[in-house]
Amino acid sequence: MKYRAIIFDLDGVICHTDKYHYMAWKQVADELNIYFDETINNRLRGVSRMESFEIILERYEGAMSEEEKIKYATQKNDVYKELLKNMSPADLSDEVKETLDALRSQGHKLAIGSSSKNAGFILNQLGLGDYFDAVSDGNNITNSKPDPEVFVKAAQFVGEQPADCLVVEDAKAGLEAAIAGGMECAAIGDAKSCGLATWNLDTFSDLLKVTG
Ligand code: B16
Ligand code: MG
Repeated sequence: MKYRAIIFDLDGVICHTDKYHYMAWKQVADELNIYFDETINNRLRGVSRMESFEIILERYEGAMSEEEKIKYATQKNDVYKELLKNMSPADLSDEVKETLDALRSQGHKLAIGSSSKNAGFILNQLGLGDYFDAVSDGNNITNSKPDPEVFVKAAQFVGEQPADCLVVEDAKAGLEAAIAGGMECAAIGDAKSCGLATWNLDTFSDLLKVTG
């Protein structure tokens, strides 16, 4: 078995929360009169909450104190968490669930490596609260992607060496994090175009062709 553990990014790989992030940040941007669209929203993938707000603030004319930044980021998160309540096990595609089950029955350990502080809540909404062997997320890291910390911790949590892990990512920052952590990586979605991944996947189930 080439990879003893597979570490999955959450948003954009296991599920799709971009629209909720967008709706919640859009409310903050509108309140502050900042231009914000879905192209800018794409730059927030895999990036932490506060770093996401800094990207949005690139188009803000005035100055903002750290306290105000935290206030607006908290406001965004409150709206986002309300929207996440709309998620249910129906948001987990059959393809993703069947592929995860197949990987598990092949003997791979399965872990989450997500920048999100809401990862546990999202996994519960999807009915995957107890599914993974380990969850490394925004609550157990100091530095977010492209720093490798979240994936290095995930490997530690499942007791495997980085060289024995495969990371699955939808964001360039996530692929950079995997590589910096000494792990091979598979890209899905937009991340394929940056050419950094060991494998480019057309569909989630293509993982079964590369995991060996
Ligand atoms: P939160 P991932 C990331 O999750 C999202 O892609 C990114 O857009 C978000 O800003 C980040 O989580 C932090 O999320 O505000 O919920 O802590 O792709 O690393 O699973
Ligand atoms: Mg992602």
